[in-house]
Amino acid sequence: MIIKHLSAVLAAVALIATASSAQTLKTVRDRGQLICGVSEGLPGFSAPDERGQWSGFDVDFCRAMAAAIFNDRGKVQFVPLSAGNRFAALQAKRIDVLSRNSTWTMGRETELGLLFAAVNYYDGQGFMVRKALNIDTALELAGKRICTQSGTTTELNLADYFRNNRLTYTLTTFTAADEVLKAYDGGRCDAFTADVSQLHALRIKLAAPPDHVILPDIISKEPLGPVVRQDDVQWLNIVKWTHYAMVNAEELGVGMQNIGAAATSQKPSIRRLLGLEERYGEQLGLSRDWAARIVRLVGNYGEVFERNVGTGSKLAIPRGINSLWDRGGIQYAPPIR
Ligand SMILES: N[C@@H](CCC(=O)N[C@@H](CS)C(=O)NCC(=O)O)C(=O)O
Repeated sequence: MIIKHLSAVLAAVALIATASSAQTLKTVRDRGQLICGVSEGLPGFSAPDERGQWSGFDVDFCRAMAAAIFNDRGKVQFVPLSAGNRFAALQAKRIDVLSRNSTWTMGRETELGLLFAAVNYYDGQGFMVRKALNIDTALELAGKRICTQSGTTTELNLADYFRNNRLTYTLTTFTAADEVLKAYDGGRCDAFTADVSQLHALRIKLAAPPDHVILPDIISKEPLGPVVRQDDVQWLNIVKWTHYAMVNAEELGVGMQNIGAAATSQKPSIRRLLGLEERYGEQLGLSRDWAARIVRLVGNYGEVFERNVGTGSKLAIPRGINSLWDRGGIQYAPPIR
């Protein structure tokens, strides 16, 4: 009897806990838009145009969430954040989600009380130098002046790399990416180190991009992805499954062009993705067709990658390890079922 009573109490407590923590979706809906933290301007990832319209890979992730929640990719407010202030903005609830080339590390979860929902871009740290410097590998950077942005994993990996190889270097850090770029372009440093994706993004902002080369060395793992607070499991799931819906859509061959025709597909996995069978969207607190909205309004993972950073874009980054698992890469989504 007591045990029965106790389990009923525990179930009620669990229900209250879930209800009280599942606030973010309600806040976002009541506000009428998602507030998304992005970079201060990284072409291909998150950058505003002259009319203040944001675009990029990280921006499209926010738009995908807005599509899932509001059936409207435009219902997002973008908050530009530097490397140093991004996590505090999330902790202070100034943003609902951080989608800003941020590396998943243990400390950012255990010390900062945050959670990475997924890895939407597998990256690694590299170096950019002037071709005129005439070096082929990072080991030749011994004794050189290296510039980077503070508040990043980049700064820490650099120290590890030089310590491992018993080499010396001169470090100059800046709080804003544009300052690092200016210092490098102006010749105040011999090398610029950042995640390779960001080197590609920033190279196009230099005075003479063809004069610079990205060295082949990758000195770290930088699994980049969207970040949330630890207080709302429903919200974590919405962010996580937004990414996985896009990856599953690519794997199933469902994209912006054929999403209409896909509605008549008899393939069970496509029918579940589009919400024609089962009600996983509603279980997330969204609509049954949440994933169909994402693909129709923003695209699948491959479309978003190609449009913003892929070989046909200005950045021209090969898919590489961000190809799907069944096409030689490591992008892999748990199934929707
Ligand atoms: N992925 C690394 C580095 C992220 C980072 O902030 N990189 C710089 C590279 S220049 C950047 O994107 N800056 C853009 C900005 O501050 O707006 C991290 O999470 O610490």
